[in-house]
Amino acid sequence: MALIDEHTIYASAGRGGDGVVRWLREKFKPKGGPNGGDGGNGGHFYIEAIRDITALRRVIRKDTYQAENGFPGSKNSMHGANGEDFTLQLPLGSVVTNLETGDVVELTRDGEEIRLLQGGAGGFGNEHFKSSINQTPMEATQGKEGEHGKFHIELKLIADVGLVGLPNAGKTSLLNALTNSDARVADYPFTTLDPNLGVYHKYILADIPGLIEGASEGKGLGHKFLRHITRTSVILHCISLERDNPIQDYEVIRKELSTYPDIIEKKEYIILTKSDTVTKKGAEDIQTMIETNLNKKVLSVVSVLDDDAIKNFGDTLIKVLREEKTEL
Ligand SMILES: Nc1nc2c(ncn2[C@@H]2O[C@H](COP(=O)(O)OP(=O)(O)OP(=O)(O)O)[C@@H](O)[C@H]2O)c(=O)[nH]1
Ligand SMILES: [Mg+2]
Repeated sequence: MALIDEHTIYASAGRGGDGVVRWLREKFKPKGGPNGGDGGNGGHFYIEAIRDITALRRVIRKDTYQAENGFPGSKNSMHGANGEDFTLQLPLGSVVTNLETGDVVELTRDGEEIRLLQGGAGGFGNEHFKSSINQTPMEATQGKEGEHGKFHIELKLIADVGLVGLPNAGKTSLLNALTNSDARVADYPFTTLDPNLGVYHKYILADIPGLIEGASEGKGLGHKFLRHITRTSVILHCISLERDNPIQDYEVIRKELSTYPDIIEKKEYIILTKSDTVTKKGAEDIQTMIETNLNKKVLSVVSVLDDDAIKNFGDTLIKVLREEKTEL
């Protein structure tokens, strides 16, 4: 099922309950003192981060969400009840933008709760206005409107590593070999339609769909899913050793990455995949050619059919990530 990673909602906090005009009824008196109670406050509107990347699937069922209104005051100085708060659960990594003000809030920690909108205050009942010079106030005020607005919710997965490359480069196979992921792999392009996540030691790896030339203009699957690697600390650029022109493959992907904010500056490591499809000498030659032409080191040469190579790759990756974290 497709990963839902954006949605727009209209959200409102509760309106405050109205204050009321009421009078104490006493025997033999036409009108006693004022005893109209205050209204309750409107409920606040919260968002909460949960560890479920599919949570937006539930959220898109509705476009409007609101916290409960406060209840009006009543006689005998009774305060109206406060409206219930409302909490919208969103996947960890959600970025919520107020489309009217441009304000942005991000849910970056599991369980984090943020008050997005404040409920309106309850109005005052006439008892509130009683004073030495006014024993019979006729006044009560209405509850205040709750804050409200239109919000765009966008999910940006929080991962440590992003796997990028052309379709069929072996990205998902690598993710599966290294982590608990069991994502679909096949010998045709665009097998991966939505990002896959896996955990290697304590690091989260994100495998995203293949990119092709022109992806930024909508070719292939487009490039919108690149949002999911905007927060990773490193990018693993997978290039298949089966391919005729690995340098060109590299450049095509870099060009597409450069059209997405924040990604091109990330630390990138080249991984040569499918080493079993060439001779050892063949792999070394390609590695040297890439390193001289691009002036970049290849981090690993791997094949998912070679357990030792995968183990080495995993160890190297951990080393890189540890260094990366201490640099931060
Ligand atoms: N011989 C060999 N085949 C591999 C290796 N890694 C992946 N493959 C095969 O290459 C094909 C593509 O693998 P995927 O992991 O689906 O590639 P991908 O980069 O995720 O492709 P998209 O999701 O389409 O972008 C599959 O048929 C895999 O079985 C490898 O190390 N050696
Ligand atoms: Mg894939």
